[in-house]
Amino acid sequence: MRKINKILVANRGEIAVRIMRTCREMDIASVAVFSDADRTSMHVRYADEAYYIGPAPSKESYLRADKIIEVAIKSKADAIHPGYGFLSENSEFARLCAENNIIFIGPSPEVIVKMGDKIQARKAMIAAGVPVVPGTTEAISSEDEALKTIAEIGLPVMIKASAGGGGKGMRLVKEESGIVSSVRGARSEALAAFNDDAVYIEKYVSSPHHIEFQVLGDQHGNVIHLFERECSIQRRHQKMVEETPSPLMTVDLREKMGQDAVNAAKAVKYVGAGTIEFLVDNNLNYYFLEMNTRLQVEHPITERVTGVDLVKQQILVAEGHELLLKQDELRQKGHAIECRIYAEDSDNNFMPSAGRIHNITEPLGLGVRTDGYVYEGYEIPIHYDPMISKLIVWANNREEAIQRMRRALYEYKITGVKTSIKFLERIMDSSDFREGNYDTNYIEKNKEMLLSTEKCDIVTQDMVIIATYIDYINRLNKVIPTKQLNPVENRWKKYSYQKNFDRL
Ligand code: MV4
Repeated sequence: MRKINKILVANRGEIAVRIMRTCREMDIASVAVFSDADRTSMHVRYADEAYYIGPAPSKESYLRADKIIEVAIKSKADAIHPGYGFLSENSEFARLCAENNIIFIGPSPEVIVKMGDKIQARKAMIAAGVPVVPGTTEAISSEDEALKTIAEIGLPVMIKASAGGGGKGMRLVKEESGIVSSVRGARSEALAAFNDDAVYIEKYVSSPHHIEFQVLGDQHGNVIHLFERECSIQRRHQKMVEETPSPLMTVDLREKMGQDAVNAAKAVKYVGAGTIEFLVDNNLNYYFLEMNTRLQVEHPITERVTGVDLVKQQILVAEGHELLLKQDELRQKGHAIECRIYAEDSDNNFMPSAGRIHNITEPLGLGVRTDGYVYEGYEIPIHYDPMISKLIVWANNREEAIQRMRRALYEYKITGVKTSIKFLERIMDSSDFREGNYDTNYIEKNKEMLLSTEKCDIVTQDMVIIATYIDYINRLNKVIPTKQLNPVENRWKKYSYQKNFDRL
């Protein structure tokens, strides 16, 4: 047992702020690290101490394990929380922490290595009796072997890079004639991206659901699960909406998958918060896909329905405490949905929309949480993820939660950059989403409805008046000098901006 008094958060943006909030509640001091692009970022303002670690590109700052360890030593931090992305699933970084007597808030380097290697992970799951997608157990060594495998399991198949994950280095093969070139293509892509050309084959599961289970393990061998998250609403492997409980789930299926998630984590002696990803087909067959050995972006929906602060649990198990949460005492209360707010332009192929936040009004009220970090006047750096916040709502049931999300999205006003808010409103309005009738093909299937530019005229008119009024107030306060007013560039401002301004 080792008490943690100070945590260095090796991250930025909303997740760094999220972690520091729990530190504050636990009377743990927080240390921020920042790049040139983040001198005035919220995580720097929120932390008790902050240290500069290098130029804006991640490779020269947030990925510099050596500099971060140096700051941890200098600031006398007992532990490092890596958040998600950056160094969170880097086994060398976890090892470096241990060598310097700093607690890495996450699993051991060995577990990170094992789960990062998808072939090893599959083998461990097979040994633990957790269902995996039918396919090869070893890396395929020749094209003949690939042909032999498809003779056994049938087409279509997916060729996947062992060092991949999250959709990188994947190939779908529908015909036997395509197998040789796909294996070669996947190999060279994997070699270039991961410096490892090992690939394996899985039977292709068509139109699957992506359902993941949250697990927590302690250093005493206890593992629990905190139920599922439905994450099928994705675009190019980027999640947009997550909810729990999953509309697809049954009581029996949850029981079985939850037990398998616990078995999966126990098989590798997992310590900390982790996620077991499953593919679920239309007949409710489920298969282990991969394990994420970090806190995930979408963790707040689990927090909301279970009442558990996952960051607090991570810290407690890292200190060596035994989990006080017991599986049979955990319940899913009500329904939670998360929408990811990205600074991107859905009308322009989801291009990142860099720029300065002009006005931001965040939704509040019953059952609403926002995890964000931007403020008025903040310029979103182009060097990092374009996600600016997460909007999480809770209600007693799914129908109420959807209505609450629609209300919260309506209240959410951001000017200065384009955001995914409008696109998310369309998702909430779509009948497939409202009926819970969706899988990983949802966005592709509904793209016409989701991208249509009609039907927003009345809303546009209201927005013009609101935008004009906000600008008017800003002029009164001299926040933005008149002569610096940007030329009109926003569709709903352009609509009849000057006419409305004259009326005020
Ligand atoms: C699959 C699959 C179908 N069959 N594997 C994509 C991300 C990576 N984690 C695994 N992925 C997939 N693996 C087999 N055998 C379909 C996908 C997939 C997907 C999975 C989860 C969520 C969204 C997805 C979108 C496209 C493809």
